Amino acid sequence: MNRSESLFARAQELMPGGVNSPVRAFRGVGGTPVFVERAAGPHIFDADGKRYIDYVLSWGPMILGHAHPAIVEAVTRAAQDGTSFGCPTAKENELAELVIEMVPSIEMVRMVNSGTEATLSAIRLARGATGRPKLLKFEGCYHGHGDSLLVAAGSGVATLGIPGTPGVLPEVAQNTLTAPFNDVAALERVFEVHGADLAAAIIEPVAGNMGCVMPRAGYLERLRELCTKHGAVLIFDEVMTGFRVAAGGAQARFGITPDLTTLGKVIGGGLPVGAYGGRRDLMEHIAPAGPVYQAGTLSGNPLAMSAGLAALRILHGTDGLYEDLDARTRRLFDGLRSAASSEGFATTGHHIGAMFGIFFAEHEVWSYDDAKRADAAMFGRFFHEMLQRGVYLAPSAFEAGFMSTMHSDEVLESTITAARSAFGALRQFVAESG
Ligand code: KE4
Repeated sequence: MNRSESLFARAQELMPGGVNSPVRAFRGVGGTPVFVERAAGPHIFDADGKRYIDYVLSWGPMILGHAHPAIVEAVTRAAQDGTSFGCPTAKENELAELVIEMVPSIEMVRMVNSGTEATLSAIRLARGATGRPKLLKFEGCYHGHGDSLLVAAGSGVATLGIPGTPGVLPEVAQNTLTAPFNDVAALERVFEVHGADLAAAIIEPVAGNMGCVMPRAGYLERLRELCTKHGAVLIFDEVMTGFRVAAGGAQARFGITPDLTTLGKVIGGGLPVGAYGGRRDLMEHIAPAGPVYQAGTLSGNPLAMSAGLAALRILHGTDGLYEDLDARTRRLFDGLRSAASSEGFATTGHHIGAMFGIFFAEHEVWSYDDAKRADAAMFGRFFHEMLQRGVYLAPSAFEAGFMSTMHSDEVLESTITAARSAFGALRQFVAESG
């Protein structure tokens, strides 16, 4: 039994499923999760000292690579002055100013401690500001574990949602409507039937929780038009795309202005930070400026603000950084797909900025239904073949992969070489399985 196996055995006695977040438990790919001891640049090192090239990057935050010197220095220095005060600090002003500068649709911002807090707060704000009950979300998009968001689609597009997990009350779920991603006709129908009751529509402008799936041309623009026409708040959940697909996020890349934006992951430089912000007339509804309550003991924590500032200052201030990330991600994506086809595997996928996703499928993937028709079992085998070869991909066919500025040409080449070998082993497996 290696260290990860023995640690996992013990962890399962202490924590549900042995983890503090379900996707880490490898249930999507099978096997024992890798217990990480340390990380540096593009690499993680497991409890047995084995090194992996990391394309999960803590599910997105580590866009500058692990243990970036500027971030480590900022957190170390901040810690020496105390770790939390529960009082306002200048650092919160500084990070707020930088976020507002980088994301112009954000006129005012509130810091919280996770993406989940950001989205559930933004939804409460939209409902409080509009006085309307209904929320529209999209199949395959994930926005954290707020009750309104853990909802499965009702029988028809314009029908009321049903609880997506025990513990979510039907009366909560029924206020959430779900439409297929990239389906304009379904969008029109929801607004036709429920437009007057819709407080908000929340969407991942590039979906990263059904694999990586781009919006079709014109789709987000139509959603913007319909929200404006019906007076619904458009929330871009940029927890994953923010500071990743461009310095200003997907909204900058696509030229669409949401009413509210939620942020997370990169904004904290690896420490727990989420944020929501947008139109001033909406944000001024938030307590104590307005009546919509939201609070948090560690919101704006000085260590987290220091890490976020260090990260965003580099991202904002480095010319060509996003073009370089785009090019690295494209090189990896193309390399993986050509490695697959050289061994006879049909793949498809999307990539933009520092995020990507590959599906084992002959068909294109533009929705959650399309993604579910891809071969997740084959992805699971590919995942383990790559893990054995020292490459750590997201342990689920329904997640996105991430690129960092520290994934050098040599690291990318090593990854593609590993993939060629992995696909060769997969072909052999398929041949032997008949
Ligand atoms: P957190 O509460 O996990 O910080 O953020 C929730 C969230 C909100 N919005 C989007 C678009 C997200 O992708 C997430 C969280 N992403 C998952 C990975 N797909 C986090 C990994 C996990 O759950 O452990």
